[in-house]
Amino acid sequence: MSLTEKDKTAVKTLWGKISKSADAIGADALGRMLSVYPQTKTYFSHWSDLSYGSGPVKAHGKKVMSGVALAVSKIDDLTAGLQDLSELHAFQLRIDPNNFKILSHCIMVVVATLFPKDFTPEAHVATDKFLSCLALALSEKYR
Ligand code: HNI
Repeated sequence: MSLTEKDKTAVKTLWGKISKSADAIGADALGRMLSVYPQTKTYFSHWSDLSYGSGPVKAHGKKVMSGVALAVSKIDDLTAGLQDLSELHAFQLRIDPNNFKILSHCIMVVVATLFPKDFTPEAHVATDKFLSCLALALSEKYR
């Protein structure tokens, strides 16, 4: 799957509206992922508190969204742009790539709830495609 220029513009436009809330989006999305899909908790068992709204969840949500921000800035070549993060998730952390889909879903749910006016059907489809491409780029090193 590849992003059209129209998709890229839609993603950048949406990001321009929501990026000021990136930390809150990340904390909410990660908290939901861990609550709704508890199998994802295995990767974070070294944290003191994995509950929704906890300090570690908020801090890590912020980090995840810095990765999304990086991806938006590298939208024309996600594979190269996310190479280091792909190596980290594949070789070091060994995250099952299915989990990227789960987190992407949670990010979209949160954006839809926090920004209902901006998350138009057009923005939704572009974001869905973008997060799929991001997930694919993060999975690049598994092959
Ligand atoms: Ni992910 C660390 C970005 C999905 C488990 N992850 C990071 C870091 C970034 C990041 C940035 C910090 C890197 C560093 O410290 O150098 N992760 C992203 C992005 C996505 C994603 C952009 C997808 C949108 N990560 C996931 C998923 C899981 C995951 C789906 C597991 C379910 N990530 C981790 C773990 C760490 C991590 C585990 C290390 C955490 C720690 O405690 O240090």
